[in-house]
Order: sequence, then structure tokens, then C-alpha cells
Amino acid sequence: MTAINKPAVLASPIVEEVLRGLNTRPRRLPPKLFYDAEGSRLFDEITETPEYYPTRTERSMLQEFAGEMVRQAGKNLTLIELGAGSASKTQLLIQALLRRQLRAEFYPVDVSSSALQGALASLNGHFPRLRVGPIVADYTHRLPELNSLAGRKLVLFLGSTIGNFEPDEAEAFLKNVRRALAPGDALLIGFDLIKDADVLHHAYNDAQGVTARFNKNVLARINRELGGTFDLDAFEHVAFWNRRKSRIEMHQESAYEQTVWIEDLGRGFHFDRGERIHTENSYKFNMSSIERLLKRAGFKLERSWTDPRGWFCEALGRV
Ligand code: SAH
Ligand code: AVI
Repeated sequence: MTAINKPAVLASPIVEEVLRGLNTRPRRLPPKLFYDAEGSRLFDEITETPEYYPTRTERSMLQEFAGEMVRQAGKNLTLIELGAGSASKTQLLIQALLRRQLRAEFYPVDVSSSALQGALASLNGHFPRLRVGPIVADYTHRLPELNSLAGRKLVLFLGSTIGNFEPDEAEAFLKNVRRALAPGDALLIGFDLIKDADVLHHAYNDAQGVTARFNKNVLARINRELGGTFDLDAFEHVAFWNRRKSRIEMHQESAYEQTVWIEDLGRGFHFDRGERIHTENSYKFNMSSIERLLKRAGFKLERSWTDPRGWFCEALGRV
């Protein structure tokens, strides 16, 4: 039996972040607010769309190289996964790991408890020699205490979620991860690479409109959790490739002038026609930006893997 603990909960309410974000000009909401139960479900649906290549590409790389990746990371590993979501690709690494060691521990960390419940449900029964300790936490507020864990730590940060940080935040975040680790520990991190602008554009503007619904979920969530009155038809999904900044930007654009009341904040927010709320950046990388980021954060880039099209990169950084 896979040992399953009840998730340890270290997450905080969204009121302050929403207030701060809607008071800032230009307005912005942090992308972690996408991920309630509905947002996590919609993210998984995005990964199934034909246009969203990152998950499929990373999965194919793990299918081919998971064995090499865990061998490179070292012996007697304990896995910690940041932003694990449904952890479906992670199963390939767990499988490879359990070919090399008798038992292992896996600590998936995510702000979305429903995503972790899903991860647990799909791991359950598959890996009798795996102990799973899910942690519901916002990894930007506090990283779980990693020093007390047994063995050599391998921290996983898959899916290019690092690209959802601003460059200076990404560096500060990885520095924190490094500080929580000991010499010899490792980080396996996925980076989406710069590619054809059309491919990038369609990945965030899929024909079925799943990404648009995912983006809109942040407004729907404010309605559900904070008594908001966002009319979901009065905002439009806008996503585009900003070549100069090497990022996809996602926004919600007000279709007309309107005021949105948010009960729990006790006030209304006025939007001009065409005014946007910036909901996400998804930075794309190249080998030199990857090397630079890891180096600045104090990791040695020990090895990297890319797919045949050069669309995605998995990097192993060593403390
Ligand atoms: N690693 C998975 C999921 C990526 S989606 C994959 O590669 O497919 C990003 C995940 O990070 C979501 O599950 C989301 O809930 C989580 N996440 C985003 N911001 C977070 C934060 N600040 N703290 C913890 N988890 C976060
Ligand atoms: C989780 N993260 C890496 C995804 C991305 O591609 O930036 C989130 C996402 N946003 C729109 N589609 C997917």
C-alpha cells in the first residue's frame, strides 16, 4: 500500500492578494490564484489540448530520460516536488527511482489541495514501496523544512512553472530552494524554450477556449470566494507573445466601462473600456538564460536534456 498522509496545510487566504493586485496600476493578479479546484481541473484540461505542447513534450522527455535523470541525481534519493499539481509526469521519475532503490519518500507541495488529492488518488496502489507526504503550501511564502528529511534530496520543479515568476523573483525563489538544501542535493527543473511565435501564440489561445476559461477562472474564483460580481462575459481573454521580454502575457480585458463590486473587500473597482488585469507571464528561456539563472541562484548546471525539436529543456542543478 502506498502510505498516504493527510496533507499538511500551510496556505493563506486570497483577500489581501486580490486587494493589492486590483489596487495596483496596471492591475494584476498573481497566477497562483488560478489554482482552486476548478483552476487545477482546467489546467489539466489545457495539457490535453493539441496546442499546449509543454506537458506532452516534457512527458516524452521523461519517458526517454527518467532513468538517466535519477541516476545523475545520485543514490538514496528523497523526492520533493514544488507545484506538483496532479503529478502525472512525476510517476515516470518515481518508477525510475524505485528501480534503483527499495523504498522512497515523495513530498508533493502545492497550493491547490484538490490537485494534491488528485495526485494521491492516482499514485494510490501503484507504488507499494513509496511513502507520500503531501503538503498544501504556498512555496513563495514558506518552503517546507527540507533539512529534516532523510537521504539526498532531489527537488523537482517541472512544467516550466519557473517561467511564471518574474526574472528577479525566479532567482530569489531558487536561492531560497538552494538554502533549504545541503551540499550534494539536486534540483531537476523544466524550462520551456523560445520557439516559433505562432506555436507559442496558439499554445495560449487554443481553439477550444480552455485557456480562456482557465484565465477567466481567477475572476470566477473572486466571485465564489469573495462575493465578487465580475460579469464573466464582460471580460475577454487576451494572450500574446512579447518577444522583447521573452514571455507570453495573459490578461483579462474589460469589454466596456464598468464597476465591479467585491463584497468581502467592501468596495467597487472601476474599469475603463479596454482596461486590463494582468493575470500571468510565462517566460521562455534559452540555454544561456537557463545557465545564468541557475548560476546566480547558486546551482551548478550539471546536465541538461532537450527534445529533438529543441522545444523544452530539463536541467539538473547541483548544490
Ligand atoms: N507540475 C505540474 C503542474 C504545473 S501547473 C506540471 O508540470 O504539469 C502549476 C502548479 O503549481 C499548480 O498545480 C499550482 O497549484 C501550483 N502553484 C502555483 N503557484 C504556487 C505557489 N505559489 N505555491 C505552491 N504551488 C503553486
Ligand atoms: C503552470 N504554467 C507553467 C503554465 C504556463 O504555461 O505558463 C500555466 C498556463 N497558463 C496558461 N496555460 C498554461
